[in-house]
Amino acid sequence: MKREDLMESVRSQMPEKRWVHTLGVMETAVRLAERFGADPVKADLAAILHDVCKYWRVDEQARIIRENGLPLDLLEYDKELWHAHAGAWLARERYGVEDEEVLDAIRYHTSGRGQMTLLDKVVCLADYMEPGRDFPGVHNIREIAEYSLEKALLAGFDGTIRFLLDKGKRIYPLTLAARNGLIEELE
Ligand code: DGI
Ligand code: FE
Ligand code: FE
Ligand code: FE
Repeated sequence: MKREDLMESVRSQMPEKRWVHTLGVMETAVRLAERFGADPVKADLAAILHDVCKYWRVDEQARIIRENGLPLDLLEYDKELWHAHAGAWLARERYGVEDEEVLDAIRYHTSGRGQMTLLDKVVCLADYMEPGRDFPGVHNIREIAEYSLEKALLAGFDGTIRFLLDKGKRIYPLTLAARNGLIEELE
């Protein structure tokens, strides 16, 4: 599918504000890819698709997970985690994306994972810090991202984990693996 058609298709599945977020993630992911040596074309493609089914009904997202052998343990954790895995599945099945690096970056953009690839990190961090984001700590993350991809992403995960703790929510194990992996890399 041509890039413009892909963008139009994604845009049609979400409210305008989420599309503006997607444009912000695209721009930020390409800039981070250039800064830290990832492939900007792959970063752009993963960013376009990363939230493709965020606004699908949650029972549809759950159905994709159940019927296609995606990790069933996701269904025991926050619904916010589901769109990333369902989105990666759609990227392959509906949009014909075959590049495993791009599919992984979509799949792990919410939870992260242990041993994140450069592209995983770029897309996940872009999602945290795109210009439309406004949460406590985002300025700090943007500043750190000027010089360290790993330190900035670690600050992002720390913030998310604190948020989940404060809300008394479960934490998906891959998020803890992501944080531990980043700390190990930074040692
Ligand atoms: O889809 P976006 O809103 O752009 O962002 P995202 O896909 O990174 O989703 C972030 C949300 O997911 C955030 O509000 C926290 C929530 N969440 C719930 N459980 C977990 C989780 N995030 C992580 N990293 N790990 C969890 O276990
Ligand atoms: Fe997302
Ligand atoms: Fe995220
Ligand atoms: Fe997003």
